[in-house]
Amino acid sequence: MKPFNDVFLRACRGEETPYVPVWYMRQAGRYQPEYRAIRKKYTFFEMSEIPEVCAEVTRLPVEQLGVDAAILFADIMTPLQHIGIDVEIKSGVGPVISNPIRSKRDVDLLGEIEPEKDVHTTLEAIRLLRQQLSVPLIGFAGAPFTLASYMIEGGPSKGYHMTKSMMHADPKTWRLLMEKLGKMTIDYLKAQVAAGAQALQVFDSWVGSVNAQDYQTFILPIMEEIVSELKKTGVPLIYFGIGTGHLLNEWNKLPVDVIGLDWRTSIDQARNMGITKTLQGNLDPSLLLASWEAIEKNTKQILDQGIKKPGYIFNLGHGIFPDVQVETLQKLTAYVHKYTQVQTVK
Ligand code: 1CP
Repeated sequence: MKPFNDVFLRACRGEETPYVPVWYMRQAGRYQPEYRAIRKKYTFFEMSEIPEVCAEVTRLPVEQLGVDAAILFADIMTPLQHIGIDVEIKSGVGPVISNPIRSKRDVDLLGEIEPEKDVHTTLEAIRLLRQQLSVPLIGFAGAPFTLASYMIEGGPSKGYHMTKSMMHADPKTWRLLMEKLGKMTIDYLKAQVAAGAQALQVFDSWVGSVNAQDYQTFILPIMEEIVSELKKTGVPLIYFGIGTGHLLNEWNKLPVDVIGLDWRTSIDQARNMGITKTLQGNLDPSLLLASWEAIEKNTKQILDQGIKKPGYIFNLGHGIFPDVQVETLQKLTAYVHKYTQVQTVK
């Protein structure tokens, strides 16, 4: 096996690195012909329940693209099935829930997760991967607001209207829901670290839909609890969301190590706002469907900002689309490594 590559972990901790590490959100998935072939045989959750298949899909992008970290193949919905949510992943749609949460009674009925029993196949995949990988393995979970948005709306949403109206109309029920999801997230992620995850990313993809005041009132308390509990595990924590420029000052106060940016806020802008964490991001994933010249120009602009100081990880601003070519990602990974290696040589 190759020697262990810890460049990503060092960047998470804000240390100097010989080059800028790269990984891609949604690197294990639908743009890979190998993934599509496996997926034809199983439903999403059937795939997730076979540790060898999860491990194979997790390893594929590391082997094909040369990225500096692996992200576990699972979904943010994975633990919800075990607390009483009937969820299915529909191809081309995403998570669809047949028993959405609409009342206090629905929230009262939600159970707790027992990771070693309920998600033992996911934990087994982590254990397998730790024997197979020579790059760090990122474990992950959805954050309470983002999970609640699927649970309340019943599936993907554009405006999150029912979610935000429950937050304001029934703050007590909302708080209870946040507390239950917060506990589930802590238990699930602690179990991932115990099984071998070497970093954790908390996906709060849709939290940018609330304003800063509502974030402080309805979401920050549970995020503080989650992050301070997870901090005790000792592995680096990454917090990511889409369109969260207006929340970054709040995020900077949380004891996370890394903040993931989408393409709307540049690395320079975030640093000029006083964000002191390692930054991760943030090429607009749409560019992966444009010409190489456009990809290179935009990537170079991002890297020139990123390399101004230690504590930077290259990624996309959101997940890879299914129609992106594997070759484009191979070329991009090699470009980031080569360009930043030259630039950081003293
Ligand atoms: O490489 C990886 O990232 C693989 C593991 C992974 C991760 C980290 C998957 C597999 N899903 C996720 C996170 C996830 N899932 C998020 C947070 C990241 C983001 O914002 O994209 C979210 C919001 C989901 C919910 C979800 N699951 C969606 C999005 C729906 C929407 O609202 O737009 C979709 C399409 C899924 C299904 C899914 N999850 C993962 C894969 C490979 C797929 C496609 C499944 C298929 O084959 O049909």
